[in-house]
Amino acid sequence: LENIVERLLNGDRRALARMVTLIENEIPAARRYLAELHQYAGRAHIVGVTGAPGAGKSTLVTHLVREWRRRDAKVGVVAVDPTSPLTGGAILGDRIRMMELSGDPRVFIRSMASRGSLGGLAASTRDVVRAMDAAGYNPINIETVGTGQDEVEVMRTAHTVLVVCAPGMGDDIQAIKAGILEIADIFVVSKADKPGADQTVAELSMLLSLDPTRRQHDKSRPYWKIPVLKTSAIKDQGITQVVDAIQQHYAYLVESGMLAHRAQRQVRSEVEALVLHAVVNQLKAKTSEDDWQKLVEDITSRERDPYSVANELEEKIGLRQP
Ligand SMILES: Nc1nc2c(ncn2[C@@H]2O[C@H](COP(=O)(O)OP(=O)(O)OP(=O)(O)O)[C@@H](O)[C@H]2O)c(=O)[nH]1
Ligand SMILES: [Mg+2]
Repeated sequence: LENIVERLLNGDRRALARMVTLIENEIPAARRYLAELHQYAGRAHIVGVTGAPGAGKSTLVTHLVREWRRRDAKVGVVAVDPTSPLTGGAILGDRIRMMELSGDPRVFIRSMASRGSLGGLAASTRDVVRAMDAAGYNPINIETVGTGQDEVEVMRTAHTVLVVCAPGMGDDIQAIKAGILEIADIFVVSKADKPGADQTVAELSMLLSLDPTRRQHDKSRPYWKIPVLKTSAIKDQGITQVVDAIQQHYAYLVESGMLAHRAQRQVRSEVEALVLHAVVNQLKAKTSEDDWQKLVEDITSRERDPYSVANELEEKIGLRQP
């Protein structure tokens, strides 16, 4: 770990890989290194790619990376693996497909597992992105399957969120209605070489036009109209348009002041989460499993109430005067 920060800043890929492992395994020293790296981060455009399992996210990311390389960028990719047996096989497939990119010294790819992350998936993803950012990768792509609270949280750490929908997946649209819609900045209808792509584009456009908050806007101020774009990986179509849209969205974020606004919001929630994490750890350290069980039983049997128990625990960790 000698000079890991310095080596990482000088573009040493092994130092970066090591740092990611430290973050994933929650090695306490990681926090100290990340603190040093913070001042060098903040330059990267963070692009989230989400969508249902099998929608074509990894294939799209692979093509986007190629296009960015043509534009001479140094690109980072974080694939967040949901540790589900359902997608286990697909992840292996991704790795093989993305492998062709990983031979390129200006592409850095890492998979992250969601298991065992005390600070939460979003926190460790943010830390990995911070390390890549400090190492000069820009843009940085994050891929997740768009289901579950954790993953929506991960997407909130991105500046620009792409939602990928394959044609003929009516369920996708349902999922989008349920939650992803509000975080989408760009829709991508993948597999446009398959039948039904135009219908999916029409359905999504319809959905967007129905959302009143997106129709009313002050024309004198910068405004982002969510595009619905079609891509085909097989025919290598639509990729440059997606990269253009991503860059236009970034320009919009800068012009409108949204980038600064989001960054501030992020910082607040990050610091709050760090403090909360520390408090929860203290609580765990000072309360044995047996103690917990006893407290839980006392509360469920109505012998005690949750408020007085909380007061007592707060005293125990010094948050409250006896
Ligand atoms: N016909 C066609 N097939 C595609 C296209 N893009 C991806 N696929 C296929 O769709 C399947 C899923 O693609 P992935 O890129 O792995 O999808 P994903 O969304 O990353 O999947 P998970 O990570 O498992 O959720 C693969 O068999 C791809 O070959 C495309 O543009 N056209
Ligand atoms: Mg994938």
